[in-house]
Amino acid sequence: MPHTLPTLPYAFDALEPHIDAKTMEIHSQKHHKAYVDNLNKALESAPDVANLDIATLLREINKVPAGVKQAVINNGGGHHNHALFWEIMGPNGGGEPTGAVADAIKEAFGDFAKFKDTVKNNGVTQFGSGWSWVVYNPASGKLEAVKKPNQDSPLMDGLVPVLGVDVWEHAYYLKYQNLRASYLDAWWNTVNWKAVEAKYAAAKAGK
Ligand code: MN3
Repeated sequence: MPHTLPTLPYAFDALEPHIDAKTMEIHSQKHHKAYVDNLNKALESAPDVANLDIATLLREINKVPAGVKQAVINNGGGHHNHALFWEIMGPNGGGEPTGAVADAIKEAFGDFAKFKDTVKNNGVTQFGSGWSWVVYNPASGKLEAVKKPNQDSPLMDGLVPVLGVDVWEHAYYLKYQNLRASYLDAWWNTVNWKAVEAKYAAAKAGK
């Protein structure tokens, strides 16, 4: 059961002007596809874990044989991270969350402005490639903001990602060049808060 590239749930230009169509096309059809293809290639040498779904594979990364573990971290993480990224963005995005996730943000960060500052700062200060994440911590029952290098999935730390923003240069360089902070400011306008709320509800329910 090989892993497959998900279909982007909107057109390449749906996130304009915040994320340009060319970036969306290359990012989803070339970068994400390469992670999926390289994950499947790596798993040819790991038949015992080849049938695990992607989230289970990352949560149970220590079951992956040493010879292919780093390839699974890189490419399995890349696959899961990007699948989430496409889901939690969408046309007519932005604004502020409502409901349970809004309450959880207020509890963990004080208010929405402080929350956004924290996520942006984590993205700006991630040296080199990586992601700024908002995760549900099952141990505390609270949301947390973390930054991670490369494609390292928060699932490997027992944390459940509910929102993440890709700060690899391939995510923004065509439109924003070196201005990562400008990309992060604009990125909030793409967030599909209904999708984030669904991720939060599922994480809290242990799914
Ligand atoms: Mn990327």
